[in-house]
Amino acid sequence: MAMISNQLPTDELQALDAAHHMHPFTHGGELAQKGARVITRADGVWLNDSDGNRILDAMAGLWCVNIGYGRSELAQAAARQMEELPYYNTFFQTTHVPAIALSQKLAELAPDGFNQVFFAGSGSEANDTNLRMVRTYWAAKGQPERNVVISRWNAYHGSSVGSGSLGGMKGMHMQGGLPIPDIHHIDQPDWWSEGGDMTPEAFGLERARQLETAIKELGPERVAAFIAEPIQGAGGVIIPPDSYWPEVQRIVDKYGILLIADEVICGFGRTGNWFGSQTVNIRPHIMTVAKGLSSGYQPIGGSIVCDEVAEVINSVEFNHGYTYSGHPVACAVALENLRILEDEQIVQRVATETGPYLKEKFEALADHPLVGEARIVGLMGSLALTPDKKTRAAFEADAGTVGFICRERCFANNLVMRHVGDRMIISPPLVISKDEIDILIERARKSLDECLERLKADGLMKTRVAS
Ligand code: PXG
Repeated sequence: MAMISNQLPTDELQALDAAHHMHPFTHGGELAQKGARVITRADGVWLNDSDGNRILDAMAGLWCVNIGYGRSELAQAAARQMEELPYYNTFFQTTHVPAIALSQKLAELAPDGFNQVFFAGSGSEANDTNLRMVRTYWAAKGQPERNVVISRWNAYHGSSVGSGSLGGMKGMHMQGGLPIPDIHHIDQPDWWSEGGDMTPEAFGLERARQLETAIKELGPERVAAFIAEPIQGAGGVIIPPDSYWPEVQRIVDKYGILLIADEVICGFGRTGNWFGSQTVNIRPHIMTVAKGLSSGYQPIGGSIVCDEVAEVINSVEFNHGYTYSGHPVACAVALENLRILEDEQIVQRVATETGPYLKEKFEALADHPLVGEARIVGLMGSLALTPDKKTRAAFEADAGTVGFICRERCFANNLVMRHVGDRMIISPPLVISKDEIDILIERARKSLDECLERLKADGLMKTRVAS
């Protein structure tokens, strides 16, 4: 079989890519014209591309490479497991050592009262599991009419039909017949964009209380669960006001509905604790995990389930599962990843060392003329770009126009920083050093400067007038 090696010239690789490879969340025709950037190798926080550039990956891939690239221990764990048992399933009353060991380890790392894990191949699959699990839970308790799940606009819970419906991305709902029935969305706690004249605290309470309003309108006897990311990631790193989560917890408790914390991004140290639920101080019933669970070295996700829910689900036959639920190689790699996170005290370092160091430098970017707000929790942060800080104005140009220009400047400066609309976001590998943080900030500032020049030259520093 022909090998497609890194020795081919970039333009040939790009042509082959354009001819045969359909990319996620991408306008295929536009990319084909431009040519995709070809990543060839990586180590630590650094990517190499096929043109020999060294790029600082301030997104840890897609928020997942928590321990950084190039850890040979994980490659060895995979090779060992492939030699011993490359595959067996966990259906039909069988199991294997990697799935046993990983579920036990997750029970140990998770907060008290979480002792069971249902494995999946990704975050999307795990949230599909959760949707069926919470409905099955209520049906098993004799309340089958409790099937509505409440979520939030601009949440991201995955791209399958179920998880995409749970998510609140309007662009996704516009394609392919989403959302499926009995999913209800409330507004997100994004004070910067949507808070108007309210204080952040009052706004946080208002947005939390939309949950109570929705429960009352839908009928409390119909609501199964509320799902949310402790801190929204793909939506733009939306850090809710401090008043938000305590009020949500009060409402969830009052109506006795289940709380699903989607920890796919927040989990495994991203916010300075093992789980984002600990950072925002909530008590979920189910936690969705993926990404940082294996640092992206293998595809794996899962649902960590509290005892109360697990007991009910285990009292019926739950007709659900994936060929690769608890895949032995993925489990072995995830275990080795968790060992490294623990042994090297990476989560503690985020909390006490690199997190505070990055926070100081990142928040200082708020003095830049383009940056209205710079906020960060642990190692996930966001810059809200604006033509007018005082009024928190949006740009006149379509949302995302300015963010895209800034993203292109970052790319040109060998920094991967994403844009979501006109927010710039970071989520670097948790092993980033202080020196590398300095480089990240220096490149970010340079890119912001270049973006500002471009905006001025193109007449884009204009405020949108409210219609
Ligand atoms: N939940 C959350 C909170 C996520 O961030 C998923 C579920 C789905 O996981 P899988 O493994 O099925 O992709 C995610 C994934 C982006 C981006 O552009 C974010 C994700 C995936 C792809 C792109 O920010 N998050």
